[in-house]
Amino acid sequence: MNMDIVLGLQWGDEGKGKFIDLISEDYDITARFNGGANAGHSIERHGKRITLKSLPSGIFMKGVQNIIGTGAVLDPVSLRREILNLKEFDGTIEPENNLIISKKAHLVLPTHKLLDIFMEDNPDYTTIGTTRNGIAQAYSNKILRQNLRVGDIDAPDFKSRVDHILKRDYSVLAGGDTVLPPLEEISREFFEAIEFLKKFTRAETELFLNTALLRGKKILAEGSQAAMLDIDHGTYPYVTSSSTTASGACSGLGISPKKVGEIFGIAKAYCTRVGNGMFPTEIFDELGEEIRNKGNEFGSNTGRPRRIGWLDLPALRYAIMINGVTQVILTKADVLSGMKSVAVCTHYELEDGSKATISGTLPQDARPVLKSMTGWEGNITSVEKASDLPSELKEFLSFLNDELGVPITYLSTGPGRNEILKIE
Ligand code: 2SA
Ligand code: MG
Repeated sequence: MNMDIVLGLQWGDEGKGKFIDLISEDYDITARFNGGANAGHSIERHGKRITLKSLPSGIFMKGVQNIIGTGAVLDPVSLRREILNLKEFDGTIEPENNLIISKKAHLVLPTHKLLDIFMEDNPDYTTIGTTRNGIAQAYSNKILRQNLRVGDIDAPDFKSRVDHILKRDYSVLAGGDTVLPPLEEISREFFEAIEFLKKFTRAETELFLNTALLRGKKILAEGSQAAMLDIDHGTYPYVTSSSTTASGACSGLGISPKKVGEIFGIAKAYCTRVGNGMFPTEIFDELGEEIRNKGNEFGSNTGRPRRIGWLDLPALRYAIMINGVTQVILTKADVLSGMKSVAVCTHYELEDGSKATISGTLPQDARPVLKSMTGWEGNITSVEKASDLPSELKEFLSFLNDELGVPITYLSTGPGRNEILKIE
């Protein structure tokens, strides 16, 4: 059996959670392979939207095993809060029975979050516009080989190692302007969360996952953030610190690329971005404001307003290429409903007169060339069959199919759980 992968193709918030929720009942296992509490995967349960941060989306499903894999980073304080909130929301969830956390996943320590805030607010560093969850600090300490992992929490010297790191980091932070909570307070909160974490299964998830594949189980790898935020292939330095792409799913879970089946790439019918960084198709006028409000484009965890832009085909072609996407899922076309015309960036013109139809760097001098298309009217959310979609939207989809060379197989037509159409 294969592992299928779901990934964002833009800058996050493409609607991965909703698609994963739709297909996850076909899988035995859902697995997170990158990122941590910086993610916000919104899914609908009991008529309400709920946002998952570190937990895989299969957590609500009986019989689905959920994995937080080695390539992810785990903030015990945030995970504890997330699980307690979820239990309050839905008393039937049982992460004690259907969650396995990789012993090799790295821990986010309380000072990682404080250092993230310190660096973001300090003019001596590049401001990235992070989610302030200590993601870069945990990953950089991993690369420096100075960090602690989930498997370390049972070691007799765990407490003293953490205390040492917290003290050391506090002495660095003391020189800055960041408001520091008392060290004893963050330490107590952290160790309480560690005790909580001990209720959950911790294992070498590589063995679990590969054995499951051999036994014919189906795995869904659930990407956080998105291709253009990948540490290697994204718009560096305005990226996250993990591998967000299909190859990141393999390395983050310890699964061979030979075992990968479908690679579902999720893209919005327009673009959004939070945080700083290049965004050639950004819309600065009231139209951007209108799309932001209509599409409810605010960070699902941080509430930050998202920047809005037209669909960027050079960037999307690049994301499809590096991920080997086999199916594209287009979301939020309903947000553009009722506009007289919509635009798509087909290529960039560069200062030297050259033309770029595919690009992962989005150079500063890139002038987006927009193709304007007739918009579609009406409430597509109530459409039940793809054949009943407005003809202008069908044209938009067929234009994208031709331009991307990969089929669009689903179209999300509204925020609701069932508001998604299979495109034959
Ligand atoms: P970080 O915190 O170090 O990973 O930030 C680095 C960059 O990555 C971006 N980033 C995101 N962009 C969109 N959505 C994200 N997740 C949450 C969501 C964010 C939220 O789904 O809504 O609640 O605001 C996410 N996580 C990281 C970030 O904006 C920086 O550009
Ligand atoms: Mg999100």
